[in-house]
Amino acid sequence: MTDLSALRSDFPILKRTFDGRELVYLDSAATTQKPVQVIEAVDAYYREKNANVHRGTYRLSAEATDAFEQARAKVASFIGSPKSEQLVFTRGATTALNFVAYGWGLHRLREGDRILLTVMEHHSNIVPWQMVAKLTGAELVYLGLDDDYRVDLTELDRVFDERVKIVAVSGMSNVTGARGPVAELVAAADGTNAIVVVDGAQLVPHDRVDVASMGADFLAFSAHKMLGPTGIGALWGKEERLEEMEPTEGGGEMISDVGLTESRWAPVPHKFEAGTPPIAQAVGFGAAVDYLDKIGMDTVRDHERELTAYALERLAEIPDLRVYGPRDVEGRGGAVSFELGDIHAHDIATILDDHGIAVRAGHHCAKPLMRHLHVPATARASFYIYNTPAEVDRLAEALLDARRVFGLA
Ligand code: 7TS
Repeated sequence: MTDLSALRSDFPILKRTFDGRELVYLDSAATTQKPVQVIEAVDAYYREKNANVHRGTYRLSAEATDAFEQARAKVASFIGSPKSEQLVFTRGATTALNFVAYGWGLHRLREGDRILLTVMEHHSNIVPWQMVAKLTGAELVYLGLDDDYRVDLTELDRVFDERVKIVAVSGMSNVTGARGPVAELVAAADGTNAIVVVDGAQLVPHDRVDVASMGADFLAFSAHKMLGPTGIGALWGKEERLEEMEPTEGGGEMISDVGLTESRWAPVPHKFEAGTPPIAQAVGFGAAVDYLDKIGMDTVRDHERELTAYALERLAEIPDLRVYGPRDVEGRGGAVSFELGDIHAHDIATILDDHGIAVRAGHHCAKPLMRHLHVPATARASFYIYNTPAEVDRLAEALLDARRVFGLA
């Protein structure tokens, strides 16, 4: 198995114990832990470079601006963006998707137009579209799932017609781990008037992404799910789409001129970055992609594929346990949702916590998916570079304990 255990020492929090047991952190789909390299980059920025960006004429402000723009260049290059200006810093994936919905969708959708989604989307790739559909009279249509929890494309021909103006799809589900059919939907949209928006919140941290070959119009993701700080994420867009898109927040930094009744916008990406941006967070985001680049995203992916395969194997040994997600680790990420007998997911998470194991329980901000699967909630273990097979073993042992506690064994 790809051994990344040496890098665990970069993550101070992994040394924490609960009731004498070493923390097993299996909630990286919610947010990842941070290596010292990221923590120190943020710390050093505040100690040595802190000033507002794009404003001051003094050298310290120029240094802060350089650090901020260098971070943009690093993140842009991490996803293969031809230009760093195509990378807009946002508060996270949620804000990025709202920018597209309100900045692009609201101005272009008309009554009768369609927004095509899949039932496995996170709320942040559903709710903004619902809000904009309500304002424009557009209609939402959904692709369902097949028996292996993958998006079912057999209905695509029926739902994809000239009314579809926006296709919004997750690159990877935060619940089932299934990859979204990005390539297939980009191909379907090719030559039509539809744009493709990819929610990359789970995809970008876990696999190599190259926007140039992906072919989508927009890609949204969050730093905190890929070793970076909270409060920052990114929206990448094709140049012409970003030019077409209107800013949804007005204020300082995003203008080239302001009159009493009208203003003109600054060039892309600044027209979308109103107000003082999250500067230290951007620096931390840059350090996070440096860290991932050093490991190599192919290694990140290999490690996760192997660990997920091992987890699926160990979980299959546990009686009464049902996994909600693809069986084949090709085409799936490291989020593993499951139910154990009729034990409520929150009770499972509580027992796992007694063992020092952190997993998430609930609807995972994907209520339409939960209804589609006919489950009220699942427990979810999700893996990242610092997790080990020994931690999967501890999860399996704790789940056997849960069976005993609830009288299943
Ligand atoms: N899209 C997907 C697929 C996600 O998993 C999440 C967050 C988001 C969008 C929103 O990202 P944010 O950084 O803007 O909040 N997912 C989860 C999760 O699975 N548990 O907590 C947050």
